[in-house]
Amino acid sequence: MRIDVISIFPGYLAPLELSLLGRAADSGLIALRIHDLRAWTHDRHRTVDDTPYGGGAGMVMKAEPWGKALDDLLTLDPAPDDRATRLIVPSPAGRPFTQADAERLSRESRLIFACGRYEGIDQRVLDHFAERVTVEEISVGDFVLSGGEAAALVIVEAIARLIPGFMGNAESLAEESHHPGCGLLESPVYTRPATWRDLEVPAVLLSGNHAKVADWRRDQARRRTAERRPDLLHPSQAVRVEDLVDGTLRDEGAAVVRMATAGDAAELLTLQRACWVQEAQLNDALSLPALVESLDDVRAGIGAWLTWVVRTDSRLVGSVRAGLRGQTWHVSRLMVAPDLHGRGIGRWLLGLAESAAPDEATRLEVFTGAASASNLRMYKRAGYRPMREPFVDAEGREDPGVVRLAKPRGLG
Ligand code: JF5
Repeated sequence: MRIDVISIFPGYLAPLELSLLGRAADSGLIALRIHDLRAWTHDRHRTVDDTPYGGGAGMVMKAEPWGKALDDLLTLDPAPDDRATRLIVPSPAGRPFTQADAERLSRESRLIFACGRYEGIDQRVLDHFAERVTVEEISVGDFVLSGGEAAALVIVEAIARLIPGFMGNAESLAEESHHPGCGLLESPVYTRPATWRDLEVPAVLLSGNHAKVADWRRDQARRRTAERRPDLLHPSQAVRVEDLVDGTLRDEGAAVVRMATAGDAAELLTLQRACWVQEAQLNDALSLPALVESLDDVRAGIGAWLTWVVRTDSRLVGSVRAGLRGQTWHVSRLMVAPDLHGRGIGRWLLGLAESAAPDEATRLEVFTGAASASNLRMYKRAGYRPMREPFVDAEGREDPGVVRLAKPRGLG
C-alpha cells in the first residue's frame, strides 16, 4: 500500500516513518511519504491560509497549494487507476471512523491524507478532487483537534495493523472475534502473578474450566458495554413494547424500548418538564432538578446513568434511568407521557430498570415527592417500603418533602 500524508507540520508525522511503519516499509508492505504543504507555495511568506469569505472567526486553508500538491502526487506518482486512490481528509465534520472503515481501507492500494489546520480546507479542493479520486472526510471522534495530523496517525495505525503480514499480525487478528463495532466491549484481562498488591485474579480464570471462562468473559463484556457504551446495545435491546405491555401503545404504531442516546436529549427534556410540572404542583416545590435542567444537563445525565427510552413511531413516550452507588441500585427519573398514564407503562419501565441491576446490588432504591400519592402507591405495590433516612439534595440539604423507598434485591 502506498500512503502519502500532506501537512504544514510534517515533523508531527515523522515518527510514523521511523516506528512501526518503518518496518513495514522495509518489508515492502507499505510505502509511506510525508510531504510539507509549503513546498507547493511560491510567495515569500509561503502562505497557506486566508480569511474566510462571508466573515467569521479563524482562517481557511487556500485552495492553490492543496491543488498543486495533489496534482503532483497524482501525476508524478500515479496509481494504476485514480479511482483506486482514496483522498482522506480528517475532520470533525466527517463520517465517524470505525473498524469496518479500517478493514475496507486496508484493502486499498493508495491513500492520500490531507491534514487541514485552522477552520479547514477550501471546500472546492474536495469538490474538485472528488471528480478524480474518491474523497472521504473522516472524523475520529466528537471533539476538535488543532489539525488533522493526530487523526491521520490514528487512521494509519488502525489500517496498517490489518495489512496481512504487518508485524506478524495474522493470528492475533484471527482471534479478534468481537472487535469494536461487532457488539460488545472486550472483558478485562489478567496475567501473572495471580496475586498483586493484595488484588486477586478472578478465580474462574484459574479454574481451567473453558466453558465457565467463556461465560464469565461474555458476562463481563455485557456489563462493561451496558455501563460504558449503552449505544452499542441498541439492536439487541430493542424490545417491542407492545409485546410486553399487552398492546397498550398499538394505536401509536410500533413502540420500542432502547438505551437512550444524545439524540434523545431534546425530547427527553420536553417529556421530563411535562411530567415534573405535575410533580412540582403536587408537592409545592418549584425547583425540582428534573424541571430546571438544561439540554446539556440532560445529555450529561444520559452519559452518567443507564437510561432507557420508550419510543413510538412519532414520539418519545417514556423513560427511566438507573445506576449503582455502593451496593444500591438507584432507579430514578421514571416518566411516562401524561396522556398515557394509567396503562401500566411506568410499572413496566420500573421492572425493566430493576432487572438490569448488576450482581453487586443488594438493594434497590427509588424516591418521589411525599405528596405524589400515585407514585407512592406504585412503588409500594412493587415491594418498596419508605425509609427513615432523609432525602439529601445536591446542595447537601435535607428535603422533608421527598420520600426515599427501598427494597432488598430480588423481592417483588
Ligand atoms: C481539523 C478543521 C480538520 O479536529 C479534527 C478531528 C476531530 N475528529 N476527527 C478529526 O481534525 C482536525 C480541525 C478543523 C479540519
